[in-house]
Amino acid sequence: MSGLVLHDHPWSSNAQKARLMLDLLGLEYETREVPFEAERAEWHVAINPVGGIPALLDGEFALAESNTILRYLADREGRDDLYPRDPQARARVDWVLDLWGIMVRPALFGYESQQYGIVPGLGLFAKDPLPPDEVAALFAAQAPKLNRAMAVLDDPGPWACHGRVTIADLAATPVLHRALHAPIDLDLVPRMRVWAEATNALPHWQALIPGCGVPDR
Ligand SMILES: N[C@@H](CCC(=O)N[C@@H](CS)C(=O)NCC(=O)O)C(=O)O
Repeated sequence: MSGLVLHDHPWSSNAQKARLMLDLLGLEYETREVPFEAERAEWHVAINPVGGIPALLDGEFALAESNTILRYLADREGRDDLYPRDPQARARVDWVLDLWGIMVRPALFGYESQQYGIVPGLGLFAKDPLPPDEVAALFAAQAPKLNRAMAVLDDPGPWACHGRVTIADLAATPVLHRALHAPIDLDLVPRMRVWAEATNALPHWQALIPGCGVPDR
């Protein structure tokens, strides 16, 4: 037993990233489900003071922020293929990770939050979702920005960089999976469709989907 404990929620895309990484590394771990309610459970806030899901315990060592967890686990397991040690190769992965967190994820959250009725602090389906055509319009409005972001990725791909799977791909997998199943025209951002189809087909992701995948009421 590795002594790893993940604070998660099956619908949390950020927790799904961590689970995908743990599964891909073949690590055993326990999960503790954090309720999506406004008041975070004390046992969770004790680990992550800002309350976000996921958090990871490795024995006594506590860590939060999903991308930080991916970086930590890759280093812990010596997986330089997933997160290279060479400074320039590593920086390329970090560029995509940062771009995802700062630009791509927020741009996608605009339509996703309306599709799933997300209210920050209250979780999914806390309000009525918008009709599909309005969700599609929200995505279409972000397409120019998303196409600029996708130009940072390897051309033609399908992976983000280095011609192989890295943690930059694993970080994007759950939300790209949602995009494939959303009422949006993903062909407006062709490089994102290529990326989404490749990450969605990852065997460890396919194995994980039945327990989480796309949120549903
Ligand atoms: N930047 C954080 C974000 C964590 C975060 O916001 N997690 C979401 C789940 S995907 C959450 O806690 N949502 C609960 C809510 O908004 O009530 C990370 O990457 O771990």
